Amino acid sequence: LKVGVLGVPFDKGQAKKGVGNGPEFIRKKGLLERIAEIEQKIDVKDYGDVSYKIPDELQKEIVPNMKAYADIAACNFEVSKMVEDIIKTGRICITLGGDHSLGVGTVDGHIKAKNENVCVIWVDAHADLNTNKTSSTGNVHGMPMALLATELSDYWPYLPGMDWQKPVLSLRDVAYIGLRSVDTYERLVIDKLGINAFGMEDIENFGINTIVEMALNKIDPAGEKSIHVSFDIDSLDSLEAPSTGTALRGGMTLREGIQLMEILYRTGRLGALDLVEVNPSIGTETEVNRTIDAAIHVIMAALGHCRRGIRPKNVHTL
Ligand code: DIR
Ligand code: MN
Ligand code: MN
Ligand code: MN
Repeated sequence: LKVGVLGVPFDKGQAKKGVGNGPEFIRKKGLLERIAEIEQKIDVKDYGDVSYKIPDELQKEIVPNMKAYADIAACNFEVSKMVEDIIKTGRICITLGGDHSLGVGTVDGHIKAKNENVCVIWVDAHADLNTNKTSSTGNVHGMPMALLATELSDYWPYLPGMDWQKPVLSLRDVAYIGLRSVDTYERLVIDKLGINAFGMEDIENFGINTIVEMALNKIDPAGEKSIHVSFDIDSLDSLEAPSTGTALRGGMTLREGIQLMEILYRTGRLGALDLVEVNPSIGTETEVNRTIDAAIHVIMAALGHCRRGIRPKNVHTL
């Protein structure tokens, strides 16, 4: 298994400081060392952090009700190029956020690397499906799915500096898992378009195994697509992952998060995983550690870490 790790220390898709330090804290807590402990030997390469510069012609561009627009456009351009390159070298791309606005770049890069043969599982308490017209906050971390979706492209104004990002993802190739805080217009879009949305009550009713199976049957019935998982840590219950900008009770347990990722690992088709919205500036030290630990467990499960332990190499000597 070949893996690339990419940090995106970006925090301008929402208002709270600190989420940009997610990559540093997750690395410092030993992500790469933990990946090296997985039974199946993994060739892991750390690509460091994405940096970006706003081009002159973008400096003064503003789009109504999209905060930090120029930063969003410039950063996602670099993210998309990096993710595309990493996946093209045959690696699973693990992107450490940063806030969820970076999902525009990661999904776009994945789609470019795989010639559009990609499906998306958006694991999140929120649908991130607002446009600048429906958003009540102007925070772009609540908009990435709407920017990516072909079905919503007519609802956006012209977005300067985003021409590299043609919406090519159909919402039919997307499944949500873990929803429990959906805005009114997002609810309207989900219902109108019949988007595959598995909320907390569905997980409650069917169990996470069945939900993942149902999601894959909808978005990749032939089992031939590259799977993009965009995992917002606020999908987990706020008791499990308190250090995040919009923590919310009533979410998934870490056990469900791990089980979800183990199932996706076993498909052999995981192409990219975003782990976003870990904010080390929120909560006590214990809460920060708990949140980062949860993030690392989710990533480990995605890469084949087995909770049954590692098999002894020379069984006959026992
Ligand atoms: C809210 C909150 N739906 C918004 N969104 C997110 O600002 O559009 N919170 N993604 O994490
Ligand atoms: Mn999100
Ligand atoms: Mn969220
Ligand atoms: Mn642990």
